[in-house]
Amino acid sequence: MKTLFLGLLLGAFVCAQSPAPFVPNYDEAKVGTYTLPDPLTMNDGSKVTTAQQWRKRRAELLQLFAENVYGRTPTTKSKLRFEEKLRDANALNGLATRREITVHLTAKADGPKMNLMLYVPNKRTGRVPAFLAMNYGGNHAVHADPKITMATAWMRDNKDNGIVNHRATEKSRGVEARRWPIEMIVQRGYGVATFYYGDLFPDHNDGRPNSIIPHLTKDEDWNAIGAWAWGFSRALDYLERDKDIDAKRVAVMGHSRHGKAALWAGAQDERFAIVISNDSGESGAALARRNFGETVWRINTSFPHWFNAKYKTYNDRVNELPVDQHEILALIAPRPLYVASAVEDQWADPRGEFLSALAASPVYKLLGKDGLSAMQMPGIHQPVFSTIGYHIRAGIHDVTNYDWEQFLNFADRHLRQT
Ligand code: GTR
Repeated sequence: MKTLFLGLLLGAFVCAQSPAPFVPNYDEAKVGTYTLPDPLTMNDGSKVTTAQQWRKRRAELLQLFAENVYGRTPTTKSKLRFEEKLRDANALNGLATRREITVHLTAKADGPKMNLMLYVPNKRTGRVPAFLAMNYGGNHAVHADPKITMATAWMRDNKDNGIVNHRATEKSRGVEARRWPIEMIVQRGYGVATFYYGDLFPDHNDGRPNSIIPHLTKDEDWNAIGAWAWGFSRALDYLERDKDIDAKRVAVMGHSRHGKAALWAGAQDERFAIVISNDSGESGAALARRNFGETVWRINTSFPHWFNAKYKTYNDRVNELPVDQHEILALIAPRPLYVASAVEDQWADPRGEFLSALAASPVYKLLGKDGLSAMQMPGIHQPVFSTIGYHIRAGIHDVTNYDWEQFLNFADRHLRQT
């Protein structure tokens, strides 16, 4: 009895010192029961049955996501200024012209800026469609080309990848190239635009003062995912001005945390022609109400700077969220949307991503599109190319050539010039 008492006492002490480690659920039988909110029911309970009514519901959903998950995007229209810094007409052994453009994000000369890198295929007859994606390690990380200007912004230390004292060194050139088959994309006739996400918000808990946020709003509610999503739209502002790019055919693509930002960007900004989520998982494409892999509690605890304060109040009552992630997918409708999962990326809940895409379909159907045509989760490497596309591939949390091939096939099908 005494030992039991002592044991309990010790247990309580240990608990008070360090919270119990998070044990993710990977058992389909323990996912729990849930009822998804209906994207086609207005806040007042009335049903959405026409495309006109959907416009109103769309506005409601955007507001619900802003208030409960991602934070409110400032409405201040900042005056952007674009400055072409570098042009290499012979990039990729002559396949492409590579340019570097400084995007000044406010009117101030010494204000915040993002560095956009753009590849345009040299073999082209007119304006080209393009993929827009953020990078994790600076523009110089996506290709080993020594002419690419090295990023100078804060980065998470990583000796193996050449990041020392939070700055990139020469060793970091091309470290991300594996995830960026730029030659293949260019050869398929697409441009590629990219920027370092840390230009908008350095990805750490105390990143806010050095982010773009204080330059745009005093609202405490806006956070990193929102800032990254905003960056996507500013890059598109530039692409709209570029004579080589057809800005009406730009696909925004994001992997993992960037996938969450790409979805929020695509939901808000209807200029994006296609939205692609790669392994975006929790608070991205995956349903929040499914207890599988990462949870709302876990993401808010590990990354308190990603979402807004209200989202944290749902940590332990996820069923009370007024939205779920199928509704962020529905906000892309009727535009083509692609959701990609990887079978070993159980943390991101591939089934939850598939079910979410399926649950967005009724909105696509209301708007005269087919939504996701597969009713059952397809097998590995069996991509589905309906207006909502989906695949699950073998392997881990990553972006592979297989993923890009499907994105290109999907874009070919949905962006083909008429
Ligand atoms: C993980 C996080 C995921 C995903 C991932 C990434 O640590 O739990 O939600 O965003 O990082 O961005 O690579």
